Amino acid sequence: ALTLIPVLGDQLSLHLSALEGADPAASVVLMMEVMEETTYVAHHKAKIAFILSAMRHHAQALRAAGWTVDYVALDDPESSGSFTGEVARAVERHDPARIVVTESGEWRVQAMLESWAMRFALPVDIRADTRFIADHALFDSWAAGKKQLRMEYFYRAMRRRTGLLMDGDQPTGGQWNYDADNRKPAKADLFIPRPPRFAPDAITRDVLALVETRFPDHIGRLDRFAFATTREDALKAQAAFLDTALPRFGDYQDAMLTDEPFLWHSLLSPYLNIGLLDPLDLCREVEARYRAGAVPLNSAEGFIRQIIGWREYVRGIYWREGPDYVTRNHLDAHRPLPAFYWTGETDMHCMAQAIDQTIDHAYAHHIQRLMITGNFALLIGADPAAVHRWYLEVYADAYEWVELPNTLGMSQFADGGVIASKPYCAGGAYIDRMSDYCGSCRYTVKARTGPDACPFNALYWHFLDRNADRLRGNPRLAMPYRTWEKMAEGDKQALRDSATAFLDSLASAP
Ligand code: FAD
Ligand code: DLZ
Ligand code: SF4
Repeated sequence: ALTLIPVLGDQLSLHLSALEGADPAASVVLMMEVMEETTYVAHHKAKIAFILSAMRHHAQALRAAGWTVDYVALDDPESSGSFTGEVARAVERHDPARIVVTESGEWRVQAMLESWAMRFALPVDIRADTRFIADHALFDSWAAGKKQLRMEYFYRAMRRRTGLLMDGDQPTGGQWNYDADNRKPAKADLFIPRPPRFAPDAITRDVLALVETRFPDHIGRLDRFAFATTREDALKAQAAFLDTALPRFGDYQDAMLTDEPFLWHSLLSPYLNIGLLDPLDLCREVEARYRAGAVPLNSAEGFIRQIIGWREYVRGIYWREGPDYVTRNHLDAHRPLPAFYWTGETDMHCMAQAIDQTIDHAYAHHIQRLMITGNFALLIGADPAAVHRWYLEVYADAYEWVELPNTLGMSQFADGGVIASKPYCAGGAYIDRMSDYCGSCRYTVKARTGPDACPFNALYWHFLDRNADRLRGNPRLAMPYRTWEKMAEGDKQALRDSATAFLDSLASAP
């Protein structure tokens, strides 16, 4: 009896749980390029091209490993355009006795998987996604009974579970977290490593042409496309990161420099998230570099924390909070995102830098996402659902399980503090400290009010002022609120007026 094994576009690993124990001679792997997935948000062109090309390459890898792959291309005239429609057609073609599939990364798609057993009157085995370190039961048992789900404590549990950077039951070096050594601003004259670029092969070139004709209105450009689209090349990207950028990853994790979109970041999230790279293998390599003396502890620990800490933690939160997490709006924010989020056309140099590189590369590093575009959206009171859709659209690594908690929770505080203990709000001084953006901005970062003042400054106080009912009691915001309350009424009003004038100018954007 035949087994049908649908493999989704972010499940491109030969060790996928759905393939485990299956007999290649009695199985058909089904891969589907479908319009519903390419358009549930208007994904960046490079994101679509990356996924479709990686899918086509993965189909080859599966076949080379002995699997039979039934591959439905995007322009197949018979295509129904959806996962469920394509599984229905495959059930007709192959008459399987059962379906085996790995759980999806999104509530929307998980509901489809769960509908298949009834719809097709077949047994459907939905398996846990073993590419993650913590399964749902583990996360839930960690979370059970806790008043606050802080990443740091979850991370320590993951260190113990994996044994990464552990000496016996103690953290290597005596501390769990070396962030105090990180967060240094960078200078433009430092040697900055260049991430490898992968020239498009024939498969990728076909996909690039397809995407350009099918999705001309989506954000982004394709002429800079340089992603790895095979596991082999993704491993090369991983090795290049370990050799060149990892040693200073920790130091400059939060730094930002003009026209340096990548700095010491790994650019590995797209590969981790679709299965071309394995997170635990990567962390073991990082630890090995530290043990070999090639990488300082603050970098190795900081990097491993992002993967086994943050990445696993936000996934746990996503599934634990449920499908209505996306509707949360703790700060009751409703402003549409300004049009320049899609064009980069703004005089705010920091925003233009973050958005332009997003258009060019479908990439911005963490501190740009959190403290530039995210912070700005938070301060202007943008609708968190709209902010969420933007991040899901524009980044090559964006899947709802990881994007939503980061955006709606961490960045917009729309979950009221499930993830973050305070909103990540900041004025221009923070951006000036961590970047060289302000020097070439038409606004004056040190000015607080008036048409030439950095908009982040007045917006920051306006944000605190208008959310005082909800945020005044937060101990981590006690200092800024005291500063605000001590300000002369005239100064407060000038800040309010400046912010309002700026917000009104946004409303009139096309
Ligand atoms: P590096 O700086 O090299 O970090 C190493 C790895 O750690 C990343 O590849 C990633 O796998 C992991 N990581 C780091 N921070 C986080 C985090 N906060 N949550 C989960 N994993 C993390 N990451 C995504 O993978 N997809 C998203 O859609 C996404 N959306 C985000 C939205 C917002 C508003 C914010 C603030 C962050 C978001 N992140 C997202 C987290 C982080 O910004 C990216 O993982 C990171 O920028 C990817 O670039 P990199 O591979 O060069 O990361
Ligand atoms: C994001 C995406 C896109 C753009 N296209 C496809 C596709 O054509 N076929 C496919 O199998 N998967 C695609 N994906 C990834 C899915 O949307 C992803 O599996 C779900 O978001 C669940 O995480
Ligand atoms: Fe951004 Fe303000 Fe600095 Fe300009 S002055 S780059 S708007 S923080």
